[in-house]
Amino acid sequence: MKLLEGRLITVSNRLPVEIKHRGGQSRLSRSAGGLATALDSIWRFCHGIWVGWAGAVDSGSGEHLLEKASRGRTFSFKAVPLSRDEVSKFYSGFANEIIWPLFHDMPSRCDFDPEYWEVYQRINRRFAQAAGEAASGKDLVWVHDYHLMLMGRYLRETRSAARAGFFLHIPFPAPDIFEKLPWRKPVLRALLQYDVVGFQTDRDHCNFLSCIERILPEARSSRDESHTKVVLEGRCTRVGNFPISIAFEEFANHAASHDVEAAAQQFRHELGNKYLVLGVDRMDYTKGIPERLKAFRILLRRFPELRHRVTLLQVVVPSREEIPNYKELRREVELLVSQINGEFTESGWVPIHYMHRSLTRKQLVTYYRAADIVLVTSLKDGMNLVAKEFCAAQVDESGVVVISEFTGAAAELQHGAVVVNPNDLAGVAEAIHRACVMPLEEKRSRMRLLRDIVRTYNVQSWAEAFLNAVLMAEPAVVGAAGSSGEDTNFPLIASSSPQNLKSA
Ligand code: ADQ
Repeated sequence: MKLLEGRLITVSNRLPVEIKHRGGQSRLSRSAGGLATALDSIWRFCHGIWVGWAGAVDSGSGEHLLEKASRGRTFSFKAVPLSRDEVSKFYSGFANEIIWPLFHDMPSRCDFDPEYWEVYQRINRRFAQAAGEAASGKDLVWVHDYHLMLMGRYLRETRSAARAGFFLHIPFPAPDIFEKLPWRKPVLRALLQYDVVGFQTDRDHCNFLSCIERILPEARSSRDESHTKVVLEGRCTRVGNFPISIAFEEFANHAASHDVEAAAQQFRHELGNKYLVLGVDRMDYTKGIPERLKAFRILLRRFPELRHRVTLLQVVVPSREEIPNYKELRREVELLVSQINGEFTESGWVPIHYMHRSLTRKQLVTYYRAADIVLVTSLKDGMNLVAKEFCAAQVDESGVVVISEFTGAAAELQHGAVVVNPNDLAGVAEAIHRACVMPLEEKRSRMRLLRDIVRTYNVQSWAEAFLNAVLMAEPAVVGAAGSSGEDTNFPLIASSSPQNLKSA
């Protein structure tokens, strides 16, 4: 990857490290999160600052811990302080009780509390000030995700000359859903203050453009195959899709290691001669966990010959437990697991093994390696990295991916995976059955195709494509809206992404 001339200023709601206060003492731990892993490979090629919340509330202390944590790294940490009330209204409130459900097409779960909006604006301004103070004109600011959609606007107000790009990790909804947001105009206008706005898939990209067309008709846009230029009041924003991925080689090498192979064999031995179906998710209502369990129940009812021969290992990492919806979901999932196990368990066979905890990387890769089938049945998902991690870990190429058509990953993986509608419970049961009885040769040819895609379009190519896009964007100073200057040859990944190759 080309070295950046300036520094990379990464901004995300949370830092990849977390300060914890206990018994008058502060200590630092790594905070879980795919973004840190995703960016690891990028920090090897550049230096800079990571701006975000460090986890502890009302915390001015901990600076020395962050300084210590940045030793030996190519980047330092800059913490943005948040009070308990701000965390509750900005993070749990606006981000996770409005934007998260709305952008996942579940408006009935939204709580459009106007106070959340007030705090969301205030915190976005605070993040922008922190990034603006840190960034010089040569630097590149990369803002991540729905917590920080307004930052582009506030960053301009700090008069920072740095180029700024925004990447949305979750889906962007269609206009009928998005326009339910009482603050739809300021959100869209703020997004158009970034130089580049990136989405996971073409579907999100198109939805965004349709929303602009409907809600900001004064904006002018021109689209070619790979990107769109949107001009509003003289400012030009490039919009594209950049499907996020994983560090393929790292996962594959880890899965091929002696340690993991031995652990996977041991686990398979303990399980006996059974098909192992795996689910790995954050505890979130968008991931379709109850629906998956119900589909598994249908499988056991409709295909009694599979009883004793198939086991579902469902691993769920605790998530957002302070939000009431999430507590209810946990109860629903655990009730279903116990009902299904109560209905079918027999001597020597428990149909569902359920774990509610975070796994180490080695445990995770061991389960990926040991499993015959991964079940990804999200009701809606920006991408879904579990599907890609499973492919990378399938070094013997015999696993099958059953994936919801409503994940971003399905756009790339559809030709090798078995694609399902997660609301069609009987259809999901049929798909699991099909994956169980699929001839080995077919499994192998599908998995080879999937692994080629994930190997080629890995996390490094994702980050490079996004950063190149921001580097090449000319913070446009144009005259009249709509006359955005001549078309530059803008190398967004979309022109070479697997989605586009397929449609080519
Ligand atoms: P998430 O909704 O968190 O991310 P996902 O892409 O599936 O969803 O990533 C989850 C990550 O957590 C994976 O890397 C997985 O290995 C890990 N994980 C899950 N359960 C675990 C457990 N029990 N123990 C340890 N690790 C576990 C958001 C969007 C997604 C998008 C990503 C990245 O919602 O759609 O793919 O960002 O952009």
